[in-house]
Formats: sequence, structure tokens, C-alpha cells
Amino acid sequence: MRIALIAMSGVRAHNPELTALGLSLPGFVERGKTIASLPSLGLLTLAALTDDRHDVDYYEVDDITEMDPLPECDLAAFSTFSAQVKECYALSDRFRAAGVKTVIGGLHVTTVPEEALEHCDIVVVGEGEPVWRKLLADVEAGREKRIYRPDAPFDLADSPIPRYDLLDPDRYNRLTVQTQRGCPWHCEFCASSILLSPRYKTKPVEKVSAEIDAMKEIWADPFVELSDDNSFVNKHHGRDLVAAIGEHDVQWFTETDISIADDPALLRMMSDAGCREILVGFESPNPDAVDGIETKRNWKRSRVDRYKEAVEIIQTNGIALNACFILGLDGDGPEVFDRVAKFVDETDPFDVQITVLTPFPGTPLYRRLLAEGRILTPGAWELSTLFDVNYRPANMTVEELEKGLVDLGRYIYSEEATARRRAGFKEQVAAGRDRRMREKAAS
Ligand code: B12
Repeated sequence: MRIALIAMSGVRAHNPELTALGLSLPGFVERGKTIASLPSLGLLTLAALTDDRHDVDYYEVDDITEMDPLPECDLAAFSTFSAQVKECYALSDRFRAAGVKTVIGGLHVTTVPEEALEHCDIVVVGEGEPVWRKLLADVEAGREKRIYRPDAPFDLADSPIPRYDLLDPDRYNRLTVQTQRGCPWHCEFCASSILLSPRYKTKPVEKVSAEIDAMKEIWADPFVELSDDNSFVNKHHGRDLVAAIGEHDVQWFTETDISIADDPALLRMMSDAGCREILVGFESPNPDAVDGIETKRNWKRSRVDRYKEAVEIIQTNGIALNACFILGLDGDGPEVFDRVAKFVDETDPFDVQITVLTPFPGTPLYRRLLAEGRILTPGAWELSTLFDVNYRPANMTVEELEKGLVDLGRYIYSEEATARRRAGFKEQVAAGRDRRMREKAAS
């Protein structure tokens, strides 16, 4: 068979003011450019599980009108998240009208498979690895089912090496490797790999190493982004992982939780092993807003009082921090915008990410807000961008939230504030270096 693997790609925001703002502010544009050019690791992984008998073509589609004429294939396989799912459905409809079978997988359709079935022949719910080969054999034999779901959780020790060779490295400023799925924390809003793997699981570090080797075959000196949700839950595994990545002499980025600040020695190891930045969800500097958002043990509430100290520990150990804040949490009112600005001014994280609370399908947040009648337009998945508001906030109006996001963005991402934060970061790095030298001299 000829299989077209099609990644819905690119970044989205419907809020016109925000889009205009993004076009004019340096911090925003830089970050936008960086995150927009990542490949679909899910599809590259499936490509690696596809028998050589089949021909595989990999496409990234930002604007579906550009896929005209449609590529020749027997099966079109799509990967999509919520924000572009309607564009994906429209493209899948076109393939089907042309007589091509289609399959859709990924986080969005995992949560609403019945909706997706109206636009494709097959939906894959959950992780793709355990079902992909069987699905292809069934399609070849003309006996495919409408929905495939794994019988058992996938063991990341069985991961194939993603087909990085399908990529043109000139198109990307980073390439991704995944080292874990799931998260021990159950934040109400989370729409990431916890939807695929409720249990936290890690990939053996030798596998991660082999994947970086494969990546280096197409790009000698790659910038590596770990497409993880929480890399350093288990600090022992974290040490092994960092040691393995350190062997490759690459620069890298990842996402993890604030407990990384409990382990300065690991942070030092990470810095020495090429880690340039970590992204951490702070959510809000306000203890009342953070209260209850992690639904299992109220973990984030137990940490919020030490956020300032944590920024300093991370950055004095040589790692830039991207501190993420969610605007519009139920415990926050309009004062949150000033509070975030103040926190950021006082702590100088290298990067800051501000987004609005987003009820993604399949999350406890979506279910709660729907039950409370607070979703503005149910099913408006195109608004699942992290920048567009599709719910009624508890303690401010929709307009206040929209305006607050834009005004805070204008302040935080201005040239002046960005330069000030970056200078503050450099001072923290230097202070950490001096302190370690003094400690070494004294010992
Ligand atoms: C890389 C990435 C991107 C890349 C995606 C590149 C691409 N073309 O796929 C770029 C930068 C383009 C991007 C854009 C956006 N992203 Co993004 N991104 C990520 C990130 C960091 C990693 C995803 C990843 O690589 N996962 C690893 C792979 C292996 O997992 P996977 O894709 O889920 O695939 C597995 C299964 O889902 C399944 N599967 C997936 N596809 C298919 C297809 C078939 C046919 C089959 C059988 C199986 C299958 O099998 C795979 C293996 O098990 C995650 C956050 C994170 N840490 O995970 C956010 C994340 C996915 N992004 C998110 C968002 C919100 C966005 C944007 C809306 C941001 C914006 N404002 O524009 C856009 C939307 C783009 C879209 N397509 O709709 C959310 C999505 C939530 C959701 N449920 O929709 C996430 C989870 C981050 C978050 N804050 O919560 N993103």
C-alpha cells in the first residue's frame, strides 16, 4: 500500500488582538517560531512500525487548501490535536470523496472517537504503537474495524526508533525525542499524554540514546526537545537519563515539575549535560487559585509558597526557566494579571508563558465546566488554542480575561521587560557560579 502520513501542523490563535500582538513583540515571535517548527513524533513512530512492503510519505499541513491535488495513496493517516481537528476532518472528507481510506489518531480523537468517525473510516483511540501493524494488515485484507484501541498499555521499552530520516532537517530548529508518558499529578486541565497513558511510564535510557543517534544521522548537531510532560518525576531515572543525553554533546530542552528545584545536584548535572531550558507549570502565584487544581493530592498547593525560591535555585544552577501561568483559574480574579507581572518582575525567569484556561475535551475540567453550564460554545474545538476563551471564568468576565491576556502579554513580552528578565537571569547564573567557586575553595 502507499500510505500518506499527514500531520496537522502549525500554531493557531483566533483572538485577532493576540495574533496582532504576536506579530509585533520580540519575546512572542521568538517563542512562536521555535515551537511552530516541530515534526509529528507520533507519525514518525508509526512510520518506523510500517513494514517495508509499504511506501510511506510524510506530510505536514498547516493550510489544508495547499493539499491540492491530494497526494496519491491507498490510506491517508492523520495525526491531530483539538485546535486543528476540524481542518483535519475536512481534509479527511476530501480523501474519502476521492475513494481513499482514512484513519485518524491522536489526543483529540482519543477523547471523542464517535465524532471523528463521521469523517474517517477508522479511529485509533490511545497509543498507536500496539495497534498500527494489525490495523494495516486489516486494511490490506479489507476487513478493517472502525475503532482500534490497545488491549494493554504500551511498554516504552518496545518503542521503535522514529523515522527521522523522513524529515528535511532544514525545516526545523529542533527535533523531538520522547522519554516518558503520563504524569503522577492529575491536574484538572491537563490534555496531554495522560489522556493516552494514565500511568506514568519511562523509556529505557538506552532507547533514548539510540533515538538521539538516529536523529544525528540527519542533523549532526541537533537541538533536542524532549516531548515529555514531566521528565524528572523519578530523580534516579532522571540521573540516568541526563547521563545518557550528556554522552551526545547536544543542547536540549524539556518540561518537568517544580520538584526539580529540590535537587540542585541534578540541576547541575543537567546544565553540564547540555540542558538549556526547562518548562515548568506554575499556573498561578496565588495559593487560592492553585488550591485544588491538582486533583489527586493537591500537590501544586503544597508547592506554591516556595515558587520564588524555586526559580532562583533552577537559574543559579545554570538552567533557564520557562515559567508557565494559566490565566482565568477559578480562584483568580482580575488582580491575577498584576500578580503574575509582579512575580515575574521579582524572579526574572528567562522565559514566561501565559495562556488562558482551556477546557480541552476529555479533561475533568471540560466535564466540570460543561456540567456547570460554563462552556460558551460546546464543541468549538478550534478555540482549543490556549489563547482563545471558550468558558465563563468564575471571577471575571470573558472580556476582562481576553483583555488581561493581551495587556499582560504586551507588558511581559515587551523588548524592555524581556531584556530586563534576561539580564536578571544572567546575574543569577553568575551568582550561582561564584557561590560554587567559593564553596570549592573553602572545601
Ligand atoms: C510537538 C508539539 C506540537 C507540534 C506538533 C507537530 C505535529 N505536527 O504534530 C506543534 C508545534 C506544531 C504543535 C502545535 C500545537 N499544539 Co502542541 N504540542 C506538542 C508537544 C510538545 C509534544 C507532542 C508529541 O510529540 N507527543 C509525542 C507523540 C509520540 O505522541 P502523540 O502525538 O500523542 O502520538 C501518539 C498517540 O496520540 C497516537 N497517535 C497520534 N497520531 C496518530 C495518528 C494515527 C493514524 C494513529 C494510528 C495514532 C496516532 O500514537 C502516537 C504514539 O503512541 C505536546 C505537549 C507534550 N509535552 O506532549 C503539545 C500539545 C500536543 N500541543 C497542544 C496544543 C494546544 C497545540 C496548539 C493548539 C498550540 C497553538 N495555539 O497553536 C497547536 C495545535 C496544532 C494542531 N495540530 O492542532 C496541546 C494539545 C491538547 C489537545 N488535546 O489538543 C498539547 C498536549 C500541549 C498542552 N499544553 O496541553 N504542538
